[in-house]
Amino acid sequence: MTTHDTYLLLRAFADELARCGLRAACTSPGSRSTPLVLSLARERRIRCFSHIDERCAGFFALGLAKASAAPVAVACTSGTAAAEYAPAVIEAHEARVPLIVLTADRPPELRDTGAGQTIDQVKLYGSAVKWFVEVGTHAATPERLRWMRTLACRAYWTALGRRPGPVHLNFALREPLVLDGPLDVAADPGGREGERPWVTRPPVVGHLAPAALDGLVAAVEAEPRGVLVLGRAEHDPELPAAAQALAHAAGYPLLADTLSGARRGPAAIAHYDALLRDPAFAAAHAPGLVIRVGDLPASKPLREWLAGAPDALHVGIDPEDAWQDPAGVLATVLPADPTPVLEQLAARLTRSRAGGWPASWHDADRRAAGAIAEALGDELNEPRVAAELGVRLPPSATLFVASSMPVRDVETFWPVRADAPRVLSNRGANGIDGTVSAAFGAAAASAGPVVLLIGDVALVHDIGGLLAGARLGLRLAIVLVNNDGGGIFHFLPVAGEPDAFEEHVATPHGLDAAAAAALAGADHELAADPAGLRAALDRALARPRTTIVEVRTDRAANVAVHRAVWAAVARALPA
Ligand SMILES: Cc1ncc(C[n+]2csc(CCOP(=O)(O)OP(=O)(O)O)c2C)c(N)n1
Ligand SMILES: [Mg+2]
Repeated sequence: MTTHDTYLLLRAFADELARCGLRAACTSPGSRSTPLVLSLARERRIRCFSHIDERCAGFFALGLAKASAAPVAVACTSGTAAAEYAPAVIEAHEARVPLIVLTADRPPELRDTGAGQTIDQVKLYGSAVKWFVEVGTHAATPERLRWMRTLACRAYWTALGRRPGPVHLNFALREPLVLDGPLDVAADPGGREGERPWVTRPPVVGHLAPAALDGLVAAVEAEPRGVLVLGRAEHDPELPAAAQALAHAAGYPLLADTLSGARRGPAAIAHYDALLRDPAFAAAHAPGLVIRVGDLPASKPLREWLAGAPDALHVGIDPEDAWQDPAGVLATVLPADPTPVLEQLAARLTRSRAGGWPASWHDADRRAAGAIAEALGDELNEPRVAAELGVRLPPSATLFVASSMPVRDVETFWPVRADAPRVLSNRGANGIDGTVSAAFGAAAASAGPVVLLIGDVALVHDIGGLLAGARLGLRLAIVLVNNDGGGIFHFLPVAGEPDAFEEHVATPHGLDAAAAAALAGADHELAADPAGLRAALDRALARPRTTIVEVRTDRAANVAVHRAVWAAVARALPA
């Protein structure tokens, strides 16, 4: 096995990834990874994004894969470089995002011998990857080239398969790591005719067995008190219309998390989070049938309300085999594509059912919207920031929303909107890490502008992501809610532990956001009121470079605002 063999095999590997459809990869610098990185960079169909920090690279790839709904490869050198991918790999596993992780390693004779930059990389990510392969070292015989092509296809299709997620291939690479002459490409018989991948694999279309559909139709016809709950699901532009059609035909309110893209149309209830906080409303609206699509929404009141109705019939439509059911209430899990199931179900319901049940939800939602607007007043508080984005963002925009209060405020305060922009978030493991990098990854794959709504601690956590995005010439409009610490913790009992709360839980840091922006060549603006935020956002969207629009808020006041909103909503509901 020579360096020439290595390059020939890796060229075939990259060729097959491209034939399968791979269009993006992230590379990071190193010596051991040279053959791997050069082979990807020389494959013209794959756009390579160069990253210094592998942790940023992993999250960038994650955001790119989410926004493009396609696998993305990441390639790095040996040692802790590979370990830096771990958080993104874990998030990709939990959120079911296809990543192809390619790590360079020493050959077997240099492992566990004190050779430099060598750690045990075998199964480094444990159960967070769907498939691990120790690729080994090989001569570029026709058999091995064929195997390499199959390996690339299998990596790609496995990452994308039914429950998408990351795969890890560990490449033993022996010195010398660069060629001493031109690559004899004629030594490779090449791939299949017509740019076809060596192995093709059409997507599995999960149709529902007729008996299961009959059962569902009967259940819906028998139960007027049903709800349709949508969380983030596999990207499908037809899903919102299908959800709307079913909700309308069944007379069921549509409780759609903004991440589902389905909070639109007359059946959608925007403020279910605030409504279900009211015990009287939640009890009076206990469901008899719950049809759930995709992930569970973040809303805690919604989750508790569902968990509190174990005697209702809960049916999950779960195309990715995620089994999201912490309360153990699901009675049926349908491993089918949701859109055709909802469409067929809607078509089978003979008469449209209106009446008291949906009317009472819609009346409550209207009352909640009025009460929220009144309680928020004209101040630029945290809920108002989320609400403004919900109204103001152009339909072509993508909102990447950080964990902690931003994702919750978007869920609680976004209106129903026919042309709702796309919303993405790292909700697999709910981490605050890697958010800036992931948003830049989404920007690399988006035709429209990408807006990042993020808290200060999350920004500090991935401050390097600002530099990574700038280095790639990408731009974001960042709306930074700066309450100098973790505002979310003020809602928890730990806020009552004064000896350690500020320093060890809230963790104020005094970040100078203008200086952080300057470090990354970005612009900075302060917004002090709703009009100021709208104007700053418009300017940020029009600029060719990243802008941080900073909104300064107070953590304690934020709790009071949220409680005032919830109380106002409760008061506005009929007794
Ligand atoms: C990687 C990681 N570390 C720690 C946490 C726990 N955590 C959840 S929210 C939060 C604070 C976030 O603060 P900030 O981004 O400022 O948002 P805010 O709570 O102020 O809205 C922390 C540390 C986490 N989710 N992920
Ligand atoms: Mg904060």
